Amino acid sequence: MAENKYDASDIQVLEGLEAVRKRPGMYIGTTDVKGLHHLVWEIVDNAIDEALAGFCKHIEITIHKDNSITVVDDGRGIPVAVHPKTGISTVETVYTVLHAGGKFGGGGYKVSGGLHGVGASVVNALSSWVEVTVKREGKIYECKFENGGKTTQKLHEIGVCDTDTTGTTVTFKPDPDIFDTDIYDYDTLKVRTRELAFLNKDLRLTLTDERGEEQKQDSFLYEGGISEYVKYLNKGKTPIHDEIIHLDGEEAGVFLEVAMQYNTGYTDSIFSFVNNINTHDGGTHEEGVRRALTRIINNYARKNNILKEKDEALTGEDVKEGLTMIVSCKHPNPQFEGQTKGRLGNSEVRKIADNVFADGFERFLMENPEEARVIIDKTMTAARARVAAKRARELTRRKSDLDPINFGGKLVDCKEKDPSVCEIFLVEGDSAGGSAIKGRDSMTQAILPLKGKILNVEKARLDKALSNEEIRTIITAFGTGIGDEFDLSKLRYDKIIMMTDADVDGSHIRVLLLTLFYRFFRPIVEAGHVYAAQPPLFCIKHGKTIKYVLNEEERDEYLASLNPNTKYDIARMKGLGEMDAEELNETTMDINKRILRKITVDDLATADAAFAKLMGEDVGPRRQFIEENAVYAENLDF
Ligand code: 1YM
Repeated sequence: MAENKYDASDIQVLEGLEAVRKRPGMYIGTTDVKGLHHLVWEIVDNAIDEALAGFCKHIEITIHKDNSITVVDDGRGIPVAVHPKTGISTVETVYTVLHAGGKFGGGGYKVSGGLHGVGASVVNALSSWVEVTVKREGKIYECKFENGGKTTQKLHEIGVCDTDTTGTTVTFKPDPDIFDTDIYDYDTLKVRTRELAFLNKDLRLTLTDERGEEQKQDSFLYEGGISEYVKYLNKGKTPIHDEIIHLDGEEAGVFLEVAMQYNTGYTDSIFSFVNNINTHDGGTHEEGVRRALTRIINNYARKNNILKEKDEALTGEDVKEGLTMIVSCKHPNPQFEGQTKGRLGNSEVRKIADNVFADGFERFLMENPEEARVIIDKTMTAARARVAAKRARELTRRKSDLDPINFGGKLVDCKEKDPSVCEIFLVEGDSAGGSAIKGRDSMTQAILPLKGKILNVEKARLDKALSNEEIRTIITAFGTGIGDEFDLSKLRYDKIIMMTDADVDGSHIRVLLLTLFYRFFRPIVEAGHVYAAQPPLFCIKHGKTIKYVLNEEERDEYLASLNPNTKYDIARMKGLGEMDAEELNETTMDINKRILRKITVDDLATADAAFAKLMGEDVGPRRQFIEENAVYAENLDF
């Protein structure tokens, strides 16, 4: 039987863990589903560290039916010997002493770690129970904790195994007294699991969900690491050179790895990471790489006389057009800055990243003159377009200054000026636009009828997009500006509502609009301002009652709910254009009756890939995207 005696040092340990329970937010940010997921990543991080040290090849994460989590790795196993400082086993030390983690291991290049990097003891403090099993040197050991980290079974031997079988298994159940939810989101965990596989090449990560009737499982292993990440992000886009440029290097203990590929598109997808953590707001590693990219391209273009003496230098904007890039930095002591800690602050990294990138990229250009030429040409065209776009943008600005309310007679604005109560309907077709204008609440509802199809901005560069009148009107109507001038606080409407028919054409227009939002107005989508109106498909009349329903399913449900003797009349609704003002108001616009679907973009990287895929000629995938990204929300106005 394991020994269970408390002494003074145990009490100190418990006080440490108690502090975590008192203020979980300090350690894991939040106690919602994000915090719940955070626990998983804290344990996985320890396994990733073991992989980075070169000892672990496979990490398995399992969500069990009782909402406990198991993480298994095949690394060396957490050391079992008595720790000289604590007098208890190292395993127990790691799980009970706050801020233990790698400090107890000695040596070792610890680089992974969550936002707060506080490790296993925090997970233990916030769990109802934890079990740790270690296989090491032919023996199997186990220890158990309950009730926020109280040791119930000290580390003891429970069996034997092959000497070459090693690893750590941790199972924990988050404490329901701490967390608001115990429901993990499989897709969120999956996105991060895949990302970790991209960022740690040759490491297999397997995610299993045992909760449903049927077990779900996804397993990821990428031999090419971040090169395969670039390939994944460029799916559906057309690369302008075959080979993905991949370079890495180390300086002063800082390791930098970059993969990149240009495509025929006009927007960039640059994602950077430090110790596997996404640095949303960039930082010194990204700055160093961008600076070197601009310099090396300019040098190469000048040296080869592609960029003539009289020509202006290419800018950072020019060289990132159509660029998909992953920057991954491993740093022994990263300083994360900013409100969301999404920016690397270490100033020495700028120069290191610059050097490493410049070396590798310059070599690539030298050794691949054909690719170099294609890339330089692309950036030169971007520079020309930048100049043209500047002119076009000035045009948009001037026009709005002159005529701020009624843009070329198209936008029918609302009277109210407080954006928090205003809405704009982007309406498919002039005829539906006409009914919408008559049927609207003119205080708060603005109408912008759209003629025909919106220009596909995925396929057009900024200057061309800006020369399109429809798009210019939308930009001016929103009031936020675009590009460098974008300012969300200037948005003139709280809701932007796409009102299109429930048919394939309507769905096509919605995707084109979404693409426009995604490319030019991403923060508007992120802030939850974009909606799709849902015009009904059927109208059921019985007696004096008129009921509109959205689809066949709702129709059948409603009919089944009627008294079997009701003599009823059912009509398939006409397109938006055929509804009169009253019908349109009644079914689609009245804030008390309508149903809106909110458009969300949860995972930018995945959405970006999806957007590119959508731009093919197939309508099928486009529709599917709309369905997947439009979270059904009933009567959002209540
Ligand atoms: C499922 C979670 O924690 N794996 C894991 C953790 C450690 C080691 C191996 C390890 C590290 C070192 C030496 C070292 C940890 N050890 C410690 C400490 N998986 C999981 N696998 N030997 C084994 O860093 O030198 C902390 S984590 F502190 F004990 F060394």
